[in-house]
Amino acid sequence: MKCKKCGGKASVNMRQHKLALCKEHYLEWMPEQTERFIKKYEMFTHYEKILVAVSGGKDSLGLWDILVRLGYKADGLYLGLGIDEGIGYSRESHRLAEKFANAHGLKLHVVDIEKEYGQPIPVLADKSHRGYGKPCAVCGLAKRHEMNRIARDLGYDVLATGHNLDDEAAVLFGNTLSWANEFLLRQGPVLPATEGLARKVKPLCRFYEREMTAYCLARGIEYIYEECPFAEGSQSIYYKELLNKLETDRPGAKLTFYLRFLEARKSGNLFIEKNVAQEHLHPCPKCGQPTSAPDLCSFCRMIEKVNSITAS
Ligand code: Q46
Ligand code: ZN
Ligand code: ZN
Repeated sequence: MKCKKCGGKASVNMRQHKLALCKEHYLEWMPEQTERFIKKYEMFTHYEKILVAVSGGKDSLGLWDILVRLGYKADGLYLGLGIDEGIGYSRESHRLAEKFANAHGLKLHVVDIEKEYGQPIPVLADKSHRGYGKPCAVCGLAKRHEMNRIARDLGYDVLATGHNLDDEAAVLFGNTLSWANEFLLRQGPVLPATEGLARKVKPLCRFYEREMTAYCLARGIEYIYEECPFAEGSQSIYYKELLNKLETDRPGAKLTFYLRFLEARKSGNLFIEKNVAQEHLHPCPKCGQPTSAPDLCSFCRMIEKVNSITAS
């Protein structure tokens, strides 16, 4: 496989884009694409202050790295959730977030949930009896609350998260299965600011998870490989597996699923019943069925064509 730009040996092959690139050109391509999406979806400008939610994983660190390389004013926010589960998950992810920030001379705000609210996430979840034995509901709630609080208190214009295409397609899939229209109407690369809440953006929403992995490896970014131990067996992981099976047979299916959704949502017609342009229909002169074709309907035209060929 050869790099499409220089003809050298390709190190990343993206079947979904029919594009293979060498390491050097891949490292140019990622920020270029990100910049294109930032502009296309009007996420933010170079004059705005960005707060990146950093978890120590490949997506958020990769995002921070890309934004800084593009010259954006982006600080990080790490939330200490107090999750240990025998692998010191929070401690290790915090270490890697700090390491990245120090190596690049970047500002990282750290909020420790236990210091701030008296208990780590698993205990808060236990004591509040929310979320059926899993801390994720409380964790999600706390993360949203704290990200919004820090963004507002410290005067950031935008909050950027590292959600990638796999994340977004899985959420979309889940919301579609249950036709959660309220959620569907809000899902997208940008959630505009509302009273007291900063704008939220997802600059990586069109990148596959494996593209982010490849980026971090190529950039030498050290990130936490382990998922949060509580993620195991979650619905979103199950949906990701299903979508990956689909993607294996039909490269690009995930991206198409997400992009077509964005188009439908943007057109404003996602949940509006449309009268399929009734006014343009007239009965076919031959069979009488309604058609929008100027003369015969498509079926009668097809039969006529076949007949004329067979007759000649
Ligand atoms: S919600 Fe649940 Fe995540 Fe919080 S407890 Fe871990 S898995 S980190 S995205
Ligand atoms: Zn190349
Ligand atoms: Zn409140």
